[in-house]
Amino acid sequence: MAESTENNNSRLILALDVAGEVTEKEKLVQKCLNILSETSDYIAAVKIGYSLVLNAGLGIISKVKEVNDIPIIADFKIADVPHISQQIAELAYRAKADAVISHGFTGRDSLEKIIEAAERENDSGVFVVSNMSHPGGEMFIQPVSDRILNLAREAGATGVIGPATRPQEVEELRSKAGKKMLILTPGIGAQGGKAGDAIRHGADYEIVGRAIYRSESPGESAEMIRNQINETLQEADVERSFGRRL
Ligand code: 3DU
Repeated sequence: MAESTENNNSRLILALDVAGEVTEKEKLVQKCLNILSETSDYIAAVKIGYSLVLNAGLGIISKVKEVNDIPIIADFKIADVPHISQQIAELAYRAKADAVISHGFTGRDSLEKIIEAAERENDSGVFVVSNMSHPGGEMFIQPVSDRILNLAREAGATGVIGPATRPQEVEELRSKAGKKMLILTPGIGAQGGKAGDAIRHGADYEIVGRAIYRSESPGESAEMIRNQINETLQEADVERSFGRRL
């Protein structure tokens, strides 16, 4: 991700959640590839989640990699007992994902098994959901966000997921996470967050889905959002190290 961040001058991660847009598998795969060919110059990575994989199959990850060598984050929000969590991570890495997203509330043993798999599979990435951007995120996960962050740090995760919809909480996350961990923040656009706000408050990357793939021109939207994030970085004169550990 450090390389794509630098090459594309981008702190934007595209959430390719297009499974709800097209149901027929072949058309869906084609739609993904079209969106990627329009946006790939403006993004640092692409995030592929459950809905796409459940429709297009796990092979969509390797397909995307084959067509466009962009970093891929498999957002499976892994939340199971240790050996199953590990299997899910292994399957994602072997399909050519560069990183996975896991929940942290399942505890140390589950997370450690995922990190063990990541180290074995080319020292891949592990991001831990330490908070969630939707209003319901305040109900259960937000009150234990600090504890999940501590677990992620102690276990050696690459970074955490924070809420772009609540920039103040991103700032708190950064102050507790230190400089080494990456913070990725979804919640921009359709969920109400403004491009650049989370970065200003300490995030490293902003994750955007609908505001790009549902727009008339995904390429133009991605370029615009990337530029907005970069303007914020310049205005705020904040320094973000490139990619840190991925
Ligand atoms: O709201 P958008 O369409 O920009 O998509 C946001 C993406 O980020 C989507 O893939 C969702 O699964 C993911 N995400 C959150 O929205 C909120 C979280 O707390 C964690 C992940």
